[in-house]
Amino acid sequence: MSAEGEIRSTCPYCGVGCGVLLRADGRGGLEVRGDPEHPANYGRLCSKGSALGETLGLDGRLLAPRIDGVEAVWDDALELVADKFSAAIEEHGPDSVAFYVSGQLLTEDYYVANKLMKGFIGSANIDTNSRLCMASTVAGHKRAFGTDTVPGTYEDLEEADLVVLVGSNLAWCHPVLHQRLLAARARRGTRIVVVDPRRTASCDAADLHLALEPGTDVALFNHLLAAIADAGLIAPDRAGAVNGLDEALAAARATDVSATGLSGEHLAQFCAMWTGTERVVTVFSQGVNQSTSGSDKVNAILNCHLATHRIGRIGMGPFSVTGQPNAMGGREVGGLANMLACHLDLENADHRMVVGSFWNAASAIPNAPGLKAVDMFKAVGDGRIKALWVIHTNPAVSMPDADAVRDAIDGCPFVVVSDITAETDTARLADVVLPASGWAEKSGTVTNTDRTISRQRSVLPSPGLARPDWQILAQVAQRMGWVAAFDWQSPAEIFREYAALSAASAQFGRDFDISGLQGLDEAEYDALSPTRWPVTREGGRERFFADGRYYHPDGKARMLSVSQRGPAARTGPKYPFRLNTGRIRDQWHTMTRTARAPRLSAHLAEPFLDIHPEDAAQLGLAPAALVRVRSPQGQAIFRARQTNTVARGQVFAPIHWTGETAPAARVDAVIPSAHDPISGQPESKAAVVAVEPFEAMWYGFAVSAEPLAPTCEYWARSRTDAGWRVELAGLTAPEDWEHYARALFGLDDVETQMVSDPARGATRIAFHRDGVLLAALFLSDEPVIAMRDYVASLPGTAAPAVLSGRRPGDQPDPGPILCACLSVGINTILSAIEDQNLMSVEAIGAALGAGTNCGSCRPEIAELIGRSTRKIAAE
Ligand SMILES: Nc1nc2c(c(=O)[nH]1)N[C@H]1C(S)=C(S)[C@@H](COP(=O)(O)OP(=O)(O)OC[C@H]3O[C@@H](n4cnc5c(=O)[nH]c(N)nc54)[C@H](O)[C@@H]3O)O[C@H]1N2
Ligand SMILES: Nc1nc2c(c(=O)[nH]1)N[C@H]1C(S)=C(S)[C@@H](COP(=O)(O)OP(=O)(O)OC[C@H]3O[C@@H](n4cnc5c(=O)[nH]c(N)nc54)[C@H](O)[C@@H]3O)O[C@H]1N2
Ligand code: SF4
Ligand SMILES: [Mo]
Repeated sequence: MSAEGEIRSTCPYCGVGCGVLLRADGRGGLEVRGDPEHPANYGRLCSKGSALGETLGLDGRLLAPRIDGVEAVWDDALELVADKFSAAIEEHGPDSVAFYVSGQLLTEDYYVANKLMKGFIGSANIDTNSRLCMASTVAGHKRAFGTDTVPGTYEDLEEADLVVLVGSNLAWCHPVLHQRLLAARARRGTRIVVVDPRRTASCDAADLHLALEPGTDVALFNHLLAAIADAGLIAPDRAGAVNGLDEALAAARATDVSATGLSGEHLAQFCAMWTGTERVVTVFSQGVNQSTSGSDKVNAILNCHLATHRIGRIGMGPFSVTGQPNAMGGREVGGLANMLACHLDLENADHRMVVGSFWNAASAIPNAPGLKAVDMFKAVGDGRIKALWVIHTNPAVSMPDADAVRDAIDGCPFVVVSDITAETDTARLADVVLPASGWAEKSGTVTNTDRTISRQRSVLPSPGLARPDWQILAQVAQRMGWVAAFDWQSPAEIFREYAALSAASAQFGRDFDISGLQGLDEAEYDALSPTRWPVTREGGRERFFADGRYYHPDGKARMLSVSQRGPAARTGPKYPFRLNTGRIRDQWHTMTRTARAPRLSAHLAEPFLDIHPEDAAQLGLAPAALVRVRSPQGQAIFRARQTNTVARGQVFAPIHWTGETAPAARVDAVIPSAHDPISGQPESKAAVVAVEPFEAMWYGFAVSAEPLAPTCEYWARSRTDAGWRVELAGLTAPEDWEHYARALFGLDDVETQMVSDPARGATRIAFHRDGVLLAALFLSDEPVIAMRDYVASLPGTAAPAVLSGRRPGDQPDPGPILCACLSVGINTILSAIEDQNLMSVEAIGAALGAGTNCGSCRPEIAELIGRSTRKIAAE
């Protein structure tokens, strides 16, 4: 139940789409708790969702439009955007302009952007960061089903007896769904298999981890398809029910499974589990999609489910878990360059005609796809695009070959960025920056991974001059001359129009139909409870495909003949390592929101490169060394973490750090723009790189009450409750460290304390004012040793002994925070294990609270317990 004053909304992060209950705290912030009635989470939230209230402060927020870096009024900014776009279209044609948008936009925003570009500007040059995310799944679904349907539901995960996670780190990336899976496993003994070259947190609960060679999923699933046939599991009616069975099976039999590098024993175990269990759900995500063979990987998985008719039935089916909160909504409104609204096809003249006449379109809807993300930024780079509008995404960080993308945006004649954050790597390159209303301020709908449409409701006023994205788009469209077509007063009105379009397109019998919602009035829209589509005038429908009906013209599904192709880039003497990339538990993408919450930065405060200890030894890496990673595209610097979670020859780095937080550690600077020929999705997880020690002359660790932006070759900063903490390293040392430190912190005229140990190249400097610590800098010619979490807590306190870098003997050091929800450190947990002999995750939870909220740190707690047991046993 929601209490008085609480408003229901939806979490703005991952595609699980958890319901939240929000209450304004009267100080501009929000109290947030999980909505016990939302069907995605039934009250649960992960660490990111729980910390939402801490990310809403206004410092760093974009509050007014800016033209060439100078604050402007809306009229001038909108007029300029409309003029520049109109002028480019007039002079160079509609294909000289482009929109690059986001799977985090609300459906209503997305609908407006798509209508403007495809129906009025008359170009299909609108693409989205979903190209980097879901495009291979969309392509695979369309090839197999004739439309982009996600047949699975969250309940299927709970009703399955075997769940296979392929290229999905569900424990960190869809934590609430993972918790639902683990709860089901506790009830019914669900078995879990993880297919991932890397050992992840998701493996901790798995019965089997298949650490296949990167990019060999097609070989694995083709091998499985052959095993399915050998086990006699292909129902006799299948040949009539699906097309392409014989060809797909022949291609599967021709595949050499040795490419996977998996042992015969593991392969046999996997095939036996799959063939021996009817209720199988195969969950897949970016390890599948982000590949030059991404679409084929998807179809190799779908083939196995189609061959066995384990699809759309309870507890069975392929299940693409979507990343962004509205990746699904974006696909539904046709936000990709090769799609039309309501799952209709751009290439189909009848589809174009119905949509065009419904919109009363000013231009003919283009009959061919527009530029997909990689090609779009190439066209920006070579001058074909004269005006670009980037909305709700940060491509200068997240696109492959990011330095080239950054330079392309910088060189484009006219760039507009709509964002909520004043300084992002992309916004910094724009001619016009437009302030958007943020999550808690705007209203609309999103569709989550299992097709459930949920309302996002506004609880806070928009700060400064910020406006909702749909409104900014509509106001530009109206200034371009299309007044009536973009004349909405509310998001509800846009939603009604969209639902009515789905009614008009229902004649084509596509899967996507929300015509039952076209009559919602403002109050009903406002009250809309989570609703799974389709919603026709006759009612809903829970499942697709169990009846054997698909969306190809003949009503049948297609199995595809797919063959194994490795990643585009090959390792060799110059680039001997395979670089894999992905997410960490507590940060979201380019960190513009999550990095504002100190507790979310406490888990992993610095960009890192995971490398196998034997590779590290061969490279001569000292503990905590910095490494330089080079590829043909560019380079980056990371802190090396030696771990056998990665295989020899493979390294892994997170995607989150940017020019704002660690400018040398933007991982996409080293990722090539090679992409899947069918989906256009880049191969973000399989670059080839060289790794070498970064020969720093000095290392530093700084804490400060105020933000600071150093200028040395490597730095990485994160927020703490007391201010900021920063890691630094440089290739040349300044002559005067005190002078350097003053400049770094911008401090003059303050009390200075300094100690030096020239023998070890160590210097420590602290600045106080009126007995309160403002900032401190620890320097060394080796990586700095200090109790970082403790020192980082000191700014703003008297901190008399800060220069020791150690907590005074009488106070225990909690160590790095493991449980972000309840701020419990590793050392606190370790002492509880050792001193109180608490040997289960539940016992730790009861004693310390750790792991009892979102549960995503439970695997790590279990690992700490496991290690202690081993230690005790070894003694
Ligand atoms: N904490 C957090 N959660 C998030 C996000 C976030 O930024 N932070 N982002 C959201 C978004 S937009 C997305 S798209 C999802 C992504 O969710 P996931 O896809 O689960 O996350 P990733 O970490 O990108 O990649 C998943 C795994 O693919 C593996 N992998 C790499 N190459 C291969 C391969 O060739 N084959 C196989 N089988 N696996 C491979 C990687 O080792 C990695 O563990 O997460 C969503 N949730
Ligand atoms: N190497 C590598 N690269 C990857 C990936 C990978 O796994 N490996 N993953 C890819 C994937 S799956 C994804 S989804 C992308 C994500 O990459 P991006 O989409 O580039 O990252 P975000 O940080 O989510 O960018 C969202 C931006 O929108 C702003 N914003 C927040 N709220 C609003 C709002 O309401 N309105 C507006 N207008 N702006 C707002 C934020 O401040 C931020 O600047 O990264 C991709 N890049
Ligand atoms: S799992 Fe976490 S990030 Fe994803 S929607 Fe739920 S609370 Fe938000
Ligand atoms: Mo994504």
